[in-house]
Amino acid sequence: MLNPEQIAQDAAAAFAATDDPDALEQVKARFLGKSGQITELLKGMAALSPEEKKSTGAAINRAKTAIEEALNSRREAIRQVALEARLAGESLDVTLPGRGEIRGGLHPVTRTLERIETLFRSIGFEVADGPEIEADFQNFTALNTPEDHPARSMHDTFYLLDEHGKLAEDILLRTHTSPIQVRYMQAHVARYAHLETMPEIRIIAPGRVYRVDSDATHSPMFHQVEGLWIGKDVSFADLKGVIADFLRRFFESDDLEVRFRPSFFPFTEPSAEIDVAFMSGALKGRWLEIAGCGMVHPNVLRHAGIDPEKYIGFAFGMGPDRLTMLRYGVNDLRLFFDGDLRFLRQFV
Ligand code: 2NM
Repeated sequence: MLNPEQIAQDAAAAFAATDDPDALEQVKARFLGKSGQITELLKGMAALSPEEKKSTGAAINRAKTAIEEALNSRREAIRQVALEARLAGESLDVTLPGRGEIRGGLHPVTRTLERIETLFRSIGFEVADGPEIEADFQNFTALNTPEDHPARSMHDTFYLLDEHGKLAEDILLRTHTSPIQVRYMQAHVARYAHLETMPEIRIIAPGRVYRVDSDATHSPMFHQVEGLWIGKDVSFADLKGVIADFLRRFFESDDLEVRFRPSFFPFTEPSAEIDVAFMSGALKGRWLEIAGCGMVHPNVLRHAGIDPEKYIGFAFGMGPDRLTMLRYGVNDLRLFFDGDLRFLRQFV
């Protein structure tokens, strides 16, 4: 028969060789279970004399206590190892570099539009907008554009279909942002109808416009910013000052010249083309056509409900797409509207 100390030693060694909690319980059964070695020893005591029972019983109990202690400390050790493994698996290395962000950016033309808006707001202009689908009246008639003007032809303007699928001759994609100004003037007149003299109108009208035109320098959709200043005594000299100041601030240079060249627009009289020449840099000395302008035609004021005997003002229109090309040195307008990220990312 094995002696209790030997059994306790065997148990300690068996526990130490086990590192799985379930397996440990199996090993425990071999020593302390119903037919475990310690239990067998206790059963064998029945045949002993009272003297022997005393000493053997004490030895068996010491062995049993030692085995239980060894078991408990092994259980605790296995639990500790498992906990450490879990913590190691869940640990965060806060010194690792981040995954990086995907950053969006504004389209170069949007940047130009925002820049233009900021500059005009700084001299007291409001930014106005309006629908891209327009009525013939606001887009053409109110702007003194005659019935037979080529801009009104299907060849130059996108017309829309009516609810029966028939071509509607009076609904179109706006060909300029002037209808924004027509609508603004109409609303302004109505709003201040109770006053002897209405407040001045100082607005710019930026937005998308549409024409039947497509090549390296024309896109069927492009952008415009038009401006309008109407008051009691707004002059052509004011127009020249506003435009020259804007161009110097837009191009961040005093080293440029501005020239007004007589021209024609149905909605202004007199009218002028605005040219700019940089006095240094790659484009040095070349006159570039940058905008059109003029004193608002009396018929335009009348159509909007404004008395041309009482009020006078100027208007201008420019192409922010073209201004963006100049500012960033881009040579093909279509690049702005292709959506090629290799191009667009350069402006972020
Ligand atoms: C231009 C050139 C000249 C213009 C006129 C108006 C309005 F609505 F007041 F009549 N808005 N914009 C205008 C005048 C636009 O673009 C080249």
